[in-house]
Order: sequence, then C-alpha cells, then structure tokens
Amino acid sequence: MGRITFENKVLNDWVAEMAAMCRPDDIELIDGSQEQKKTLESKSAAMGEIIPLNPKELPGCFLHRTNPNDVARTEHLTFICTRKQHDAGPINNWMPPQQAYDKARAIFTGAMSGRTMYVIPFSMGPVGSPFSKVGVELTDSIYVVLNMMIMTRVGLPVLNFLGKNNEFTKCLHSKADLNIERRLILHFPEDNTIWSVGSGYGGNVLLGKKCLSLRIASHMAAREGWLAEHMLIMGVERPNGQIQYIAAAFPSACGKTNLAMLVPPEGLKRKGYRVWTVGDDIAWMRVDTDGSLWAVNPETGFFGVAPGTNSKTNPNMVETIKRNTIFTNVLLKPDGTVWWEGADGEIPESGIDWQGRPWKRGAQDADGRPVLGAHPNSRFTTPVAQCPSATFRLEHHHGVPISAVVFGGRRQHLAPLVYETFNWRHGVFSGATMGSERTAAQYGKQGEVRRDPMAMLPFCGYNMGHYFRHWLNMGKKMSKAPRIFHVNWFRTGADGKFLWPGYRENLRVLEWILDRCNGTVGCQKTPIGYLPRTKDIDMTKLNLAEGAIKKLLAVNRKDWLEELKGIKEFFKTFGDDLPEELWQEYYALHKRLTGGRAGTGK
Ligand code: GTP
Ligand code: SPV
Ligand code: MN
Repeated sequence: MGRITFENKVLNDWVAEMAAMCRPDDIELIDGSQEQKKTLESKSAAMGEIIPLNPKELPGCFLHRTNPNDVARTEHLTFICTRKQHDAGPINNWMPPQQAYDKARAIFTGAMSGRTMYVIPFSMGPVGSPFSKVGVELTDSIYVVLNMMIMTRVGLPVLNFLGKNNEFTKCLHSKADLNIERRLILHFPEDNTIWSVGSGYGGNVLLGKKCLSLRIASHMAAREGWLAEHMLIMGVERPNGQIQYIAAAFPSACGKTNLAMLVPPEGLKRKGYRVWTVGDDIAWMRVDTDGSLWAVNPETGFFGVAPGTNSKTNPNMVETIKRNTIFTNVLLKPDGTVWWEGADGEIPESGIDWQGRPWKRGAQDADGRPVLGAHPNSRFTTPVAQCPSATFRLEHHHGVPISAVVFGGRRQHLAPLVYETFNWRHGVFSGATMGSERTAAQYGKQGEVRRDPMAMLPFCGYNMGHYFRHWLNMGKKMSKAPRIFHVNWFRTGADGKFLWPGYRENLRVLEWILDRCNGTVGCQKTPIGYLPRTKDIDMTKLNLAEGAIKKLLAVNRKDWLEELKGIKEFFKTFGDDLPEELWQEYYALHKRLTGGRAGTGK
C-alpha cells in the first residue's frame, strides 16, 4: 500500500487508521491540479465509471450511471449518532455512536481492497473566510473526487490553510458493494465525523454537501450562533442599480436552482431587472456588526435536477452545463450528447437510458407506462462560475446582506402564491410548519404532504425543537432582521394544472417581496399574514387565465383550520422542546382564523 505523510498529525493518524480498516491498494492525495483531474478522468473512463461525451458539443463533459437501487438520498439509512438520543430529537434517525461505528466498521473493513483511496482536502466557503469550514473526504470513488472538485474548493491551498492545528471534519466514504442492505450514512456531530458506506449517489456521498454543510454545520451553527440552511441565495438588481439579496428555503426538487438564476420576464426586463446567482442549495448566515444577516454559499458548484431544464425554464443553466459538467442518470444519445424529459429540442428517436438499456421514443413498460430515458432525479454537476448570472461576490469572505428570507413548499392547495409574515416570530412559525408534497429527490410515496420545517427535515443535525429555539434567538440578535415571507408556485386549479406559470415569472412575486421590504407597495391583511392585492403585483404581459390570480391569492379559513390539526400533531412530537412561542403563534393563528375564538388546549 502506498503511504503519504501529512504535516497535520491528526490528519496523518486518521488517514492511517482509516486505511488500515478499508485496506486500499493505494492512497492518493488530491492536490486540486488540472493535470491530476485529467489523469483521473482518463482512469475513471477506462474503468467504465464515466463515459466521455461528444467533445465538440459538450467539451469536458461526462456521463455517469449509478446503480438503479441508488438514485436518491436514502433518508431511512441516514443517522445522527449523538451519545444522547434526545440531542438528535424526535425527527432524526438515531443510533448510539459506538453501535454505529461498529456496524459501519464491519462494512468498511477491506472494502477498498483492489481500489485507491483518494484523500480530498476541501473547504466549504472561500479558503480562510470566517464563514468557512474545512473537511477531508476519503473515498474510493473517482466519480466522487471529480464531483467534489466541482462542488467544493479542493487541494493544496486547503491543506496549507489547515496547517498543523486547525479542526476539520473527518469524512469517510466507500462505495463498498453498493448493496442497499449494507448502506449507512452516519453523522457523529460530537466527533466532527461523517461515515458513508454502500452508496454512490449525490447527497449520500458528496460529503461536503448535505452531510457537512447542513447536518454537521447546523449542529456547529447552534453552538456558535449562526445558521446553516437549505437555501438558495440570489441578488435582485433593481432598475436603479441597487442589489438586494434573498435567501429562500424550498424542499428538495421544489425550485431553488431555478429561482436562483432566473432570467427576468419580458414585462419586468423592460424595467431593468437583473438577477445575480450566489447559491442554489445551501446558505451559511451570520449576524454581522451592522446588525443584519449576511450569507455565503459554501459550495462552488450546482448539483441540479436535469428533468425539466430547458432554455425556456432555465436558460442560464442550459448555458452553464455546456462544458465541464458531469451528468448522472440521463439518457445518452447516439451522437454522444445527452437528453432528459423536458430537455430542449425534439425527443430523440433512440438512445441508451439511465439504466444503460437501449431506449426508443414512446417506449412503454409491460403496464403501458412510458419508460423514462432519464431518471426523474437525474442531475448534473457543474461549476457556479460558468453560470452567466454568477455573482461577482462569490469569493467575498463576508458574503452578501440578506433583505428577505423566503420559505416555500409544493402545495396543490392551501398555501397562496405569497404572503408576508407579521414579524420574525410569526416568520419562524411559518417556516416551522412548512408542508410539502414528496418529490423524486426522496424515496417514498410521491405527492404525499409531509411537514418539512425550513426545508430542513432531512438535514437538521440535532433536535429540531432546539433548532426552532435557535431560530427564535437569532431574531433577537439582529437589529436589522430580514423580513420573512412564504411562497407557493405549485397551487393547482380544478383541472389539476398549475395556476401560476412559475419559473421566470416568479420575479413578479420577488418584486412585491422586495417592495414590501422597502415599504413601497401595499398589501391586504389576512389571518395568515399580509397578502398582495391583485393590483400590487405587476402583471405586464403575463396573460394569466381568467380568475387565476384570485384563486392564487385565496385564503380558505376552513382549509387552514384543517391544516392546523396536522400542525398541532407535528408540534406535539417535540414535547417540551417545542418553544412556547410557537404554541403561542399557533393559538394566535387559530384565533385569527375563527374570528376571535381561541383554540383548545394542546
Ligand atoms: P434540490 O436540488 O433537490 O434541492 O432541488 P431544487 O429546490 O433546487 O429544485 P429545482 O429548481 O431543481 O426544481 C425542481 C423541479 O421543480 C424541476 O422539475 C423544475 O422544473 C420544477 N420547478 C422549478 N421551479 C418551478 C416553478 O416556478 N413552477 C413549477 N411549476 N415548477 C417548477
Ligand atoms: C436535495 O435532495 O436536496 C439535493 C440533492 O440537493 S442531494 O445532493 O442528493 O441531496
Ligand atoms: Mn437540495
């Protein structure tokens, strides 16, 4: 076995210990150089792990197919391993640390034999920024290495920054045998450690992303007094040149990437709007000396949903993924380019589907259902810097100031297009009670409404009751707290079709949100919050169906009272850990909905 020595003793000992367990044939340090990247691409291609795509049409691009049993995060195999179960809370899967290490050790033992172990030093956030955290991932997958090179800052500058003393998150990953029975995604927040085994998919294995930047970081953030959130960050440049920033939390596959890089619609473009993309998935936010909330995107890449991406829905992304991009689980066309459902152009006549099988247009399975060319959760990994709307502030160590926090879910009914909450506490309530219909980003029944507080249900690394308390406390630390809003792009009419055109037209809603922050637009007061009146949203060139806006802005008291029943059950699961303030918000909302009658006891 090859040996490398590291100046940092903790790192050195840990790599040696993990190698002794996993028994790789070789160990290689990822230095972040282009030469090493090229060599790894060739090696991975020779192994059949990645397929080089048409170099003329898609230079520097590759296709990867995961095991068909390994196409999304596996939440039921994801654990928070704290000494006390109470610290993981009622929502997370929990395992005692010793049991978790033992279980995983049995799978990791010898799992890398015949393979190379890659050592990836990475920084989440600009190297050396006060926001940033260093991690080191050990992995036996070149696919993971190549993805990490896009998604994070990797290599020698990070190692140099780490030096001899600094803390880092110990991240261990092995594909092992990709057996779902032997798959575990384990977080040890008390040891600053992540162990992931038996998967090769996205959020399960790119350990800087959901595992470090959300589960481990949320735990750190609660201790250190900041926020680690599942949020996009975007800047909206106004006609006068002023840029205001929005951080928005929507559950997985509910529109963060699309919103983060939208192109203004015709009506608003003429006013001179422009959008700047800071991030599409994760926001780390701190209170700065000016009393407002500042945010960075700790990542350097997008791991975006492919289906539905086209030059109408997301022209900036179409531009971004033309080079240096890794496509996962999409259709391969005979000309060496790729396709997915809802891509630009004609549906190809034939190709190789995401499972590597020959595919023909219109193909149906034995039950007469269409055979998809791309998996619904197929994705691309691509550098933020290639995005035409990428902000010039990507490397700024202090990030961007946030004017508005936006929560949103995927709800066919109930939630109106947008509302503003009355204050920070009510805003935290609206985030804590978010509900959303399940999508292809998770295993489980699609379409079922589940509570997904702040879009953090699968990502909060500690007791969620304590997390709500932390949110309430953060509000008290700010003299210029952002206002909190709630949006829903997914309300449907009687025909089951979306009432709101969504995508770029969402800027019309953001305009109202920012105008509210600036105190320059009106609203109507309803029991659930402030809603725009029809005249408050710019509809130039929108051509909405007759009556649609009324339906989009309707607040149905009966439906909300029904919703409160589910919220009550959800809140009860937290017992005494649920901050009393959120019960007070619950009763206040109940009272507003019933026109004065207070709700009954817990
Ligand atoms: P993760 O990467 O899983 O965290 O997802 P995300 O929140 O970034 O979601 P993304 O922007 O990739 O969108 C997911 C799906 O929602 C895609 O199929 C989009 O086409 C669709 N979508 C995005 N925005 C809108 C919208 O405004 N309206 C409608 N109807 N669909 C949308
Ligand atoms: C999500 O599911 O929220 C994602 C994709 O962003 S993954 O990286 O797989 O978590
Ligand atoms: Mn996400």
